[in-house]
Amino acid sequence: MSRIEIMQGDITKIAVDAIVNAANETLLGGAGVDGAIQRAAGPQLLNECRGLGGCPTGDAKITQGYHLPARHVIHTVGPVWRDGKHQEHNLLQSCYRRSLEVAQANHLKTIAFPCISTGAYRFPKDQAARIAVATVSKCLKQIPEIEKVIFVCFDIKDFKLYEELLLLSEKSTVE
Ligand code: AR6
Repeated sequence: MSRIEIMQGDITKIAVDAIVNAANETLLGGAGVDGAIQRAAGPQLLNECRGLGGCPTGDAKITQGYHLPARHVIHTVGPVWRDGKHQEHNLLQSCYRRSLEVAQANHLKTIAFPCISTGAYRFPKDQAARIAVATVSKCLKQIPEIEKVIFVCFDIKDFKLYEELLLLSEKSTVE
C-alpha cells in the first residue's frame, strides 16, 4: 500500500502525529495556513513558538499541537518565490526533507503537509507540487519508520495536480 495519500480540505482538522505549518522565519504567526493553525491550536502554540527563536528558510522546528487534533506541529519556512534563480527549488526541497527528519527524530509516524510556499510566497503551484511529491517519495525510502504522509490540498486545483503526479509516479514504479 502507498505511504503517500492526498486529501482536499483543511489541515487543522486532521488527526495525525504532526501537521506541517507553512510559517515565516519569525514563527510568530501570519495569515493563510499559519493563521488557521494558530487559531485552531490556541494561544499556547504562539507562546511555545516565542521560545524557539525563529527558524531559517528551508529548516523546520517542532511544537505541541495543543487544541489541534494533531499531536504536534512541525513549522517549516518555505522560500519566497522571486524568479526561480534564488535557490527557491533547493529551499523548498529542504522544507520537505527537514520536516520529515524532524518527524523521524521525534518518532512520529503520520505527517500531513500543506502546499508550502504556494500562497503568499507565490511559488508556482505545478513546480511546487512536483518538488513535494519527488522529495517526500525519496525521503520515505530512507525513513522506513514514517508510515504515512498526507498532502492536504486546500483547493481542488492543487488536489488535481497532486493526483496527476501520484498517478504518474505509480506508473513509473510499475513499469
Ligand atoms: N489547510 C490546508 N491548506 C491551507 C489552509 C488550510 N486551513 N489554508 C491555506 N492553505 P500560505 P506560504 C493553503 O499563504 O505561501 C503566512 O502568513 C493555501 O491554499 O498559507 O508558504 C506565513 O506566516 C496554499 O496552497 O503559505 C508566512 O508569512 C498553502 O496553504 C507566509 O504566509 C500555502 O499558502 C507563508 O506563505
